[in-house]
Amino acid sequence: MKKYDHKKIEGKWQKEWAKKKLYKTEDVSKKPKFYILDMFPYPSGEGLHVGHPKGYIATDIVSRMKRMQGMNVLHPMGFDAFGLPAENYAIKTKTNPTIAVAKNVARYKKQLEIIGFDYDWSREVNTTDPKFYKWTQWIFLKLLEKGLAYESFEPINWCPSCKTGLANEDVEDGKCERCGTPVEKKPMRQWVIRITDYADRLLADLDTLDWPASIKESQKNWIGRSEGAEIDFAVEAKKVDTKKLKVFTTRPDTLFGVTYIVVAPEHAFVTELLKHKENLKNHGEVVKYVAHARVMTEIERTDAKKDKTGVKLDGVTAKNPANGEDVPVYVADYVLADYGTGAVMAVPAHDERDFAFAKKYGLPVRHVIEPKFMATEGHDASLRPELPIIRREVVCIVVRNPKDDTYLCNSWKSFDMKGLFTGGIEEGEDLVDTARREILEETGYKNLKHVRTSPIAINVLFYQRVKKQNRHAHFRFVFFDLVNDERAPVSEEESAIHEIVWKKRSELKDFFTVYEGSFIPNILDNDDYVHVNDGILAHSGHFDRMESDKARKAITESVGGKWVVKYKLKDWVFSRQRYWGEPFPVLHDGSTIVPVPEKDLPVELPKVSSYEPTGTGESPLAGISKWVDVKVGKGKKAKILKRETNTMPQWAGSSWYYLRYMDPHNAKKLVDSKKETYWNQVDFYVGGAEHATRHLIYARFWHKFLYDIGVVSTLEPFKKLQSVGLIMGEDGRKMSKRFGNVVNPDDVVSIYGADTLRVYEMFMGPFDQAITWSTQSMIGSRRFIERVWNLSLRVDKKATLPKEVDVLLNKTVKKVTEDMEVLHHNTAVSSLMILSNEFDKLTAMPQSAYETFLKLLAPLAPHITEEVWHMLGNKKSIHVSGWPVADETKLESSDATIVVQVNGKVRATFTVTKGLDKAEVEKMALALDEVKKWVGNATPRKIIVIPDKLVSIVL
Ligand code: ANZ
Repeated sequence: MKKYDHKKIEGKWQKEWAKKKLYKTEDVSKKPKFYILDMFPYPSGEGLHVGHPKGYIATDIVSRMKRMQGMNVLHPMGFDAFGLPAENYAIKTKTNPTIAVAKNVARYKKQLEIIGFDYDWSREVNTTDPKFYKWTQWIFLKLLEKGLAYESFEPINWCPSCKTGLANEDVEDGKCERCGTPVEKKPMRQWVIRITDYADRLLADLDTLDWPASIKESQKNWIGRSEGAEIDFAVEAKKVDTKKLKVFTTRPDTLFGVTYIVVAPEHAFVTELLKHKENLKNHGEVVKYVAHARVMTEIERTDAKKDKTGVKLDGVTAKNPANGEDVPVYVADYVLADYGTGAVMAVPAHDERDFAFAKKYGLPVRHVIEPKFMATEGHDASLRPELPIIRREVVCIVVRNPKDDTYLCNSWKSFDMKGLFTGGIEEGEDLVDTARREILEETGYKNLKHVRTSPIAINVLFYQRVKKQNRHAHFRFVFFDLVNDERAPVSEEESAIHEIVWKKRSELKDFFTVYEGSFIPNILDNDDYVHVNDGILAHSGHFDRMESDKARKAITESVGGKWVVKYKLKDWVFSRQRYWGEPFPVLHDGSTIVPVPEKDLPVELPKVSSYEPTGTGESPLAGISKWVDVKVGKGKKAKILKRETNTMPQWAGSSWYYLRYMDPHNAKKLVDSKKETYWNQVDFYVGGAEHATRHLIYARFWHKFLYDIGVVSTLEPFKKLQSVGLIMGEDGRKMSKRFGNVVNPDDVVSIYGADTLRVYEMFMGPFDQAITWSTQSMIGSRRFIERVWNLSLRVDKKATLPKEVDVLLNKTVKKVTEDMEVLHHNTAVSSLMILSNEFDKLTAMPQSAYETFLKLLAPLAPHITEEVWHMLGNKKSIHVSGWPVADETKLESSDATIVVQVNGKVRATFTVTKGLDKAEVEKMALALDEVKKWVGNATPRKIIVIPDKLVSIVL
């Protein structure tokens, strides 16, 4: 028999498959369809390393299995070749990007081809191909037509190193995602796409997707939906036109607790104030602060742990529309200019950031939302719905013994209830006097020093079992220090109810069984407690006693505010001041935008000799007047219009490329509707998790837009998504040229073969986890492949498969089918390894069993399986043969292996039919020669039989 030589096999079959067009995808077919897709790569100059194909191998396996299962599979590949990486490479190597990209694409394709993927290359797309980007431009025209693309002059993110404007999605921790340079804000003309119009749908439809929860969560946070109110505060300052400041708040129920207003340093009001020195007593200080804030990144500014800074706008006051009170106005960098309205009403009692700021600048804190607790168990049982709720004012009394820092607590004698001493307050009664009286009556302690009365109150709702009443206790807290131990006698009646216990500070938390007690540790030393949750209103005029959720709308309405929805998501900054991108299909006629007619698409990117970014905010295209100037009209009416010279971002082509694979050569339409209807959504999409809030949001948005204009029939592009975990270098670091730890797949394929590479990459570990490359472990996969090859020697037409192995074979069919479906390729490989070990133990096996095994392995190792399949006499390709189906009746063995122990030592095993009765099993065990040898003539003292498992003989 021939020796396994991957070099002879792999190239041969790759050519044969291509010649036969084995993987050609039919346009429309009666077969059920399956569309499986990888995020297409941008062809960098460095070529692929072994990490790149990990995802491609995984989808190739599913694609091959589905084809064998009789489906029409679309598993295409293409190139995302516009954009910064390609352009930067071109600049570095001084090659025109057109040439550099063509070269890199050719290199990538070669590298992919030798791994043996089942791509139908006739469907390849390349975003830089004018035939492709004609449709990218067409989509832009449609967006423009629908009012979803607009020009803006707002400051945007600018990367001084890449010399281009960036979208928010391109900025990570305040740095350019591509090069790591801190991003600046720069006002410039740009094209923006109104993705925010789709924010609600992008959020809601996440529920329909079979995507990893973490990716859905990051999209949710990125979209960042908040409902709240916009409320106007009238402002007064000397020389300004601005008469009011609009704030955005999610908590209008706290309006009466506002003690100051904060505006972002970039707020237009600040700019206006600074125009005239006399507006502000501290003009210079404000100018300095604003300049400082501008250079800080958003992350630095919103870091919750960062010390809050700000400056009072000295000379400005704002009027609270709820109570007419004048409050000071501050400028502080913890308020962001581009969220909400860029102005905040500060409520230090109920917002942590405002509290920190108020503490630092000595601003008042006003509590207007009281916590509310509903009893659900214990003595404080749930409210009885049939009874009215009776409200009582109650004082909760905290007495500390300063000598040993212990606290006076109350343990009720007849119930399991532990708390503090409390007392009801009647109308007109003084809180502190009542508290003293209660302590005297219930405990006898006479000498108390009043320390403070907390401004914080809470509400506890419970069912009072003794009085059979629903209670709403409104607790206020009074703090005393014990002066001395002197006590008056306590009435018998009181002593019968209460037991006095002194508890250490550290014991309090676990001691109390009542809400007012559990609350105490929050305010034991001071009143710096910020209640951020909902509750019951207080100190809020006629809204007192209303619940937060009701009060939000009621207060908003009462001050003429507006209920609004805000998103963190910003409109998509869509223009780049770079050469290597799709030209915008628009002309400028002065300030009028003239769309290029559809029939003139594509607007081709001109060939240029200088494509380096200018850094001026203009794209290199602006210098090519031959291209920029476009003559329209004839004769006297003729005039020169100017082309838009910005280009589109790299995200443009990737936002819709998956549709073009369905119909890649259509010159008339982006995609034929029949084909689109047939292929429907991408069934399974695989790629990097880093695209969670970029490509995956943009593509969903464009897809929804294309749905709205009738181009596609589905609401979402990617039904199921799976993220691929990185392959790390052997040194545990990210594979990169920089670290010198890159493994080139070409070398691996040449030395070990593509099949070994494929099996190894899948066997390394769970697909979505990052795993370190190890050439040593890869050799194990190579051995497995060799074993598979050698197994073919055991095929014998006359052989039958032992029952046990037949069961294992069927189990493996089931397991591999299920595993491959969900990319658990690592466990699929290990089941196949186990099965191959069992085959290896046989001296002969039937061809059919071996063929079933080969079919299961074919998606993982397509070359060797095809070779052996043909060696066995098959004429057609294994990859279009039928996928095995497990015989359900054979999934369980009917045999059981019984272990025989003599005096605790295993001496023999034998096989029985499952369920054989105990006496029969015992008889069989004693009849075995190996057992007789140990038992001899002795009569066993005891024989234990565990059915289907064990016979234990004790002599
Ligand atoms: C008053 C208030 C009282 C607030 C309270 C919260 C709690 P989300 O949920 O993230 O949307 N805010 C509004 N605009 C802001 C800006 N440009 N920069 C920084 N903070 C801003 O947050 C909305 C809340 O964040 C708003 O509600 C506002 O503070 C603050 F007890 O208003 B709130």
